[in-house]
Amino acid sequence: MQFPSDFLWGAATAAYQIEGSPLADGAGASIWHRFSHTPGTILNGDNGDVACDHYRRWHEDIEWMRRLGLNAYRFSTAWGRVLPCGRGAVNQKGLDFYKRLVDALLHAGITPMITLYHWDLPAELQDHGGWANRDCAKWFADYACLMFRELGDRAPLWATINEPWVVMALGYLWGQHAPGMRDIGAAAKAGHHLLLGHAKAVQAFRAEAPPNAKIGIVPNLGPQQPASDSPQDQLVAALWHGFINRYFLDPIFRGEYPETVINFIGEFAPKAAPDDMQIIQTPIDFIGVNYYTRSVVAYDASDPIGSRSVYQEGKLHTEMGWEVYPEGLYEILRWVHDEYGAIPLYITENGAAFRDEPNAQGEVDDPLRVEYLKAHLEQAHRALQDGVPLKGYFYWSLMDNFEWAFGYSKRFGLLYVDFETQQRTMKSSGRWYAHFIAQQRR
Ligand code: IFM
Repeated sequence: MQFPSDFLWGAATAAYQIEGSPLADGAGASIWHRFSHTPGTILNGDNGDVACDHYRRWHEDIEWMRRLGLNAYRFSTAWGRVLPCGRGAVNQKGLDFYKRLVDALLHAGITPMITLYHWDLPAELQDHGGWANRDCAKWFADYACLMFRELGDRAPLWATINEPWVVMALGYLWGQHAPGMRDIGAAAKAGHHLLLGHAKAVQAFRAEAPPNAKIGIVPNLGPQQPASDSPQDQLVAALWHGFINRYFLDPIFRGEYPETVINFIGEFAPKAAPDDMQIIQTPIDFIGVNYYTRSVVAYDASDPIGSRSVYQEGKLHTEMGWEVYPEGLYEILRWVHDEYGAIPLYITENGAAFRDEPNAQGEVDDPLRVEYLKAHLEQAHRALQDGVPLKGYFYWSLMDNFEWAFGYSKRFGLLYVDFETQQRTMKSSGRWYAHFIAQQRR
């Protein structure tokens, strides 16, 4: 398996999941700070107050990246560290944190990929409706513009929104994530405003960033397969495919929402203002694909949305309950490429949570993750060989961290984190990845 010499080998994280110190140095609270401090929302009552203490240990964490041999690192900036109220006054100390981080990464030979929104909306903006308010698109674009001005000269790769589908569905429709809403109308509006905010940010990027810098969006994607070839199962699979895979990419590349989904949600379908769909089609430079698993779905009349997910007996599942299905990475990369054209792709997230524990010697052996990595890299390579313009791979995650509603119970990292002492230990998967990268870069 030989990847191109300029391929990016990275790992990914997100601000609220690793930084800790959410209110330090003048930062404003985010919706995740508020949500995780609301009793009953997070497993074991966990929250991101300390997380991996990366806000104070970032220097050490860059050393770990160096030991892994990474040449890229994807992280997100916390909007509320930079703009405590989400708009208006800038918090210089928050901005400086990210400037120092980017400079130190560059110094270590690690290319930063900055995600502007990985779910931690400033809480004050939620008091004005959050993403369900159309103004949020402008607030986001203003924040993005500030970041481009401040960091655009040194950060070559930018992503606007991480997993807009998760923001819309888990945040506004089903409520397991902040802001914890269960309102289909608000969800449809939020989805539309996320797209609008994304596009307005891309327009600001074209005005502010150097011409060689690149910007894209990062949807979560995965094959949605029918459990049988019955017409009903085929129908629900097509509906899920439209909802998960097409819902944000069709508007960007075709200027329209997938018809199947729009028909299904009927009166709640997003109402686009006259120029919206044109703005949303503002060209981007790459698509970041977050891939974890596939879904196999069957028609189920007893379910409120008429379908259920079918557990794949005999297959390996991660601690998240997700089937390990490496072929799905190839399938989804091919699908994106065939569907949306020759735009460069990055695998911006791919990883697995397993039950990792240090042994008596303090070592963490995680053979299942090694297999996971190997199998997914094989599929990435297969896609490259078949003509998919794949530019990089970012494992999720650099280190064990705060897995949202599951708190600290799910470990995805290449580095094991002891959350009592904050000691990091490289797992055998980390060593395997380091060795693999070293071979590639020889
Ligand atoms: O931890 C998350 C990340 O924040 C977004 N993508 C999926 C990961 C695993 O659930």
